Amino acid sequence: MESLKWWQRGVIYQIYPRSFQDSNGDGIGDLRGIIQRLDYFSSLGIDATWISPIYPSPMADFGYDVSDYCAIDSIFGDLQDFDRLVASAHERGIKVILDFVPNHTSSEHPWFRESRGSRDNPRRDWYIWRDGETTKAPPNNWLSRFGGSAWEWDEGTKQYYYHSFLKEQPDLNWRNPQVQQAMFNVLRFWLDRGVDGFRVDVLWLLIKDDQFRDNPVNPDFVPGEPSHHRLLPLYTANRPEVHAIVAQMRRVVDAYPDRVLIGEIYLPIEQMVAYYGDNSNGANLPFNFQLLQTVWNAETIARLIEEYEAALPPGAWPNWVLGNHDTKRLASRIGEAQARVAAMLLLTLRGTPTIYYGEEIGLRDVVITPHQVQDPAEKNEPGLGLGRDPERSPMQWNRSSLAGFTSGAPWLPLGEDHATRNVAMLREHPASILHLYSKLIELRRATPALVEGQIGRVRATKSVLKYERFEMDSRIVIVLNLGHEPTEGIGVAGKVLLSTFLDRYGEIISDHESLRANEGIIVDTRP
Ligand code: TEU
Ligand code: CA
Repeated sequence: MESLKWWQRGVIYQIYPRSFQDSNGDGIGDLRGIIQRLDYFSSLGIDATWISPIYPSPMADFGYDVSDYCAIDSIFGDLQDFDRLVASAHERGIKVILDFVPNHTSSEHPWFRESRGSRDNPRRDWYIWRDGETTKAPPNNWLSRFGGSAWEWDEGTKQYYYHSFLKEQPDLNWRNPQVQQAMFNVLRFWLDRGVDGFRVDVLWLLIKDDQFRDNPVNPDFVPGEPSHHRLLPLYTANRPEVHAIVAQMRRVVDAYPDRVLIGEIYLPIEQMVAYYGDNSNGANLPFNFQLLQTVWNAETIARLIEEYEAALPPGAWPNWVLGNHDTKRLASRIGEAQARVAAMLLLTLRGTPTIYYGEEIGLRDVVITPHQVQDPAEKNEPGLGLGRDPERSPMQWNRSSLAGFTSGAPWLPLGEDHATRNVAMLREHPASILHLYSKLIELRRATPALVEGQIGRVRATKSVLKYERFEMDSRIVIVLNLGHEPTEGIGVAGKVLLSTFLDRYGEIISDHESLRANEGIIVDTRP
């Protein structure tokens, strides 16, 4: 265990800061609120927290449109609050990972204001400006991931600029060495303040084709999908030159001791693992989103675990995640009974687990009425289910009227179940999902085979997923019933270390022991 880095041994917890804890009654979470909740992280056993963007932003995309990379937006607090957060977290042995948003700035960023000021402005080439095919037709067919063309006409300088997302999020030109240096200095600014690492937003989109070739039509497009799926992003994503950028980013981070570089990469496994590089020049952890998108059955999940493990370059460290601020909540995808089984899967697979805030209390998507919609993804393409507000609702801390999240009007509605589904109530129920997460994290921390052990074959038999984690003389078998019916004999003998039902601890089971519906168990098979 000692030979592993903290980001290999530990459990990461993602906070969406607007929704975690409000400390000043404006209905929006903030840094002082996070500081108030650090003891909660300790009680849960969290080792690191990744905080979604907290920088100055017009909030067109709720912070993923940055107007100053080296400051804190006043709704979250200020740099002094941030320094206090880092110090308080470090006192508790909790690492702080920031969200780095290098692909695009806000259109309010001074860099973009200068760039659009004139065609010969020194910062013109910090962004991607092109003449239209005609005065009224964009340069090519590239589409925004939030709907419509990815080209916005600028009347002032009579050219188009490129934006992968909103027109308020103009893409930086990462082929420009001045952009690279400016953004690497942003990393150094936060590293100098003690930040332990970064989750890099849309790492796979940083470089676009320098010939601006049209993207090919997607023959498999199905109406109802996001409109940008009409094209295959061949020339606007995963360009080969991006790996040289990642290598430079890694060099900047590696100049500081014990830091981590995590990449957001939505690509098929074999393309995503390329972002490890040769382990010295890639991201330490290219995010593995396979469990976010998969159908929830034993056979499919067994296959994707083995495919991922087989695709990892030598020495690459795996990671797994079940949810984030862009994805329907786990308990809404598969129900709470299976969400408990999923928690055992997440916390016993090989590699670093990331928990999305609220997963540990079984938070579901909240119902958002049309006039409550905030997310531009929904506003731009309404009715397709692309809105991400449902998975961004305020954390539910206690049974008070606003769940202890705020004393004001919450920026998004609380879940209808907040009077019963909250940290305080679940703490009182010994068999709650919250206690399951705590016990899983505690067991994982105490069991080297679960942290640094190898993983054996992953087998699916009907609804049952089974795999072994082993190291030295320790052999731990995990058996998960992804079905809603009891199983037959599971063929594992040994001592039960944990059941998702939080009973059975210490029970000695024989080969023909069966599992209850929606039950997972962890068994120590050492004789
Ligand atoms: O998301 C990248 C991205 O492409 C997502 O929009 C995702 O594809 C989509 O939401 C479906 O899951 C990152 C951030 O996580 C997201 O919140 C930002 O809106 C986006 O980049 C732009 O910065
Ligand atoms: Ca606040």
